[in-house]
Amino acid sequence: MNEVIATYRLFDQKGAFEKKAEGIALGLTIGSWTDLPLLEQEQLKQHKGHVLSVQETGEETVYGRGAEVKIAYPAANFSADLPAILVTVFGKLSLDGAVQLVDLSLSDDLARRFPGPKFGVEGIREQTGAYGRPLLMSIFKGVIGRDMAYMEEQLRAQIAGGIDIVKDDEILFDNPLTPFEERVKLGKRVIEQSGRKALYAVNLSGRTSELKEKAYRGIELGASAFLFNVFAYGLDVLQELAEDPKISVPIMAHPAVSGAFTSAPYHGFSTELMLGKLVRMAGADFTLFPSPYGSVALERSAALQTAEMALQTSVHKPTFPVPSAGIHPGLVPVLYEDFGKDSIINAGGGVHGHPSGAEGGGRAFRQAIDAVLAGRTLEQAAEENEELRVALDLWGSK
Ligand code: 1AE
Repeated sequence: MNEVIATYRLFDQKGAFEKKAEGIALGLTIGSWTDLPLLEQEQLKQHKGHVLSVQETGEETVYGRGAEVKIAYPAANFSADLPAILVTVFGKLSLDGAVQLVDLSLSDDLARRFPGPKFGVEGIREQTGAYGRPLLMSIFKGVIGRDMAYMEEQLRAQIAGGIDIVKDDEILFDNPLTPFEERVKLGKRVIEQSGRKALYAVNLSGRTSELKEKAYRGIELGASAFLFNVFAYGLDVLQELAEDPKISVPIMAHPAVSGAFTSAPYHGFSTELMLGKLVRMAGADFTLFPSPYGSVALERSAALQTAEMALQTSVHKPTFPVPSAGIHPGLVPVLYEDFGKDSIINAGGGVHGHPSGAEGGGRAFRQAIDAVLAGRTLEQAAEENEELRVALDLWGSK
């Protein structure tokens, strides 16, 4: 069936969930807050939303009892784009009390109208030459107010430390000291000189109307990937970039601003829907999200479900999950246990804060990854790996 099924968490003091669900199914489709005399017309019925299930969850909250409700919305009601779908299933409803949109399920026909990642997990492995292990990513840090020479030093150290992908900090925008074009050229030159297969994700920033031209220019100059603050722009902007054949490099979705939509316990979107399923549909090759144990921690179940939605079988290629924030080498075993081989270990402070600098930080991470893959403890590996030992002394392990 060509439809979208929305799953909600509803909360109600009286527990009148059936009535509430019917009200949503009608109100978001053919109905209104008051009786409409012509509502019964036959041609309107095919546009009505249908309540598929209502199940109490047993939750007792400040907003009353909780229930999970599924409602199907006919595809005839909306155009095949995320703005139309999101307004249909959660438009005014998102403003109407304690209700959370947990999941969206699209028929395959409809899902195929969205691009999904151009490269996905396998494509990124080919581009980095990294197989059989989680990839290692790091982030330029402390670059604001510094010049290209400083960036070059940081980039060389990160690449020499064995890092597969280096990304801009999401807060680094176009500026006179480190302009977009110069950063792209630097990335290309340093990576080529290293002889390694690595990627540099430059922050594609600026006004929405200028993004495509900027991306084309970046690609002309040798950009190998783009970082994109998708939640500051909107998912449809990501989709516009991802489905453009001339934007022939991977796109990395950064979660900045997403917490404003996802972090409330009884309102907004679920994290896994936004950062797992929807960014993948819209075309992100990587999705960054807070890990459960770093400096900006996400609840473990939400982080795991985000990774699952990024990777699960679908009509689209899988998106690389990147659990991030406050990551250091001592967390590699737990990251590997939770997120497995098809994930990316991403660290800014945990690379640059290493007493031997970013090169030592990179090495410490690679030593930790090798140890975990070999079934050894970090403490065992640290006996013969100095950089790892120093990192564990500084940050400990989990
Ligand atoms: C959740 C995104 C993490 C990110 O972009 C970032 O800059 C992390 O930095 P560190 O690793 O916490 O220093």
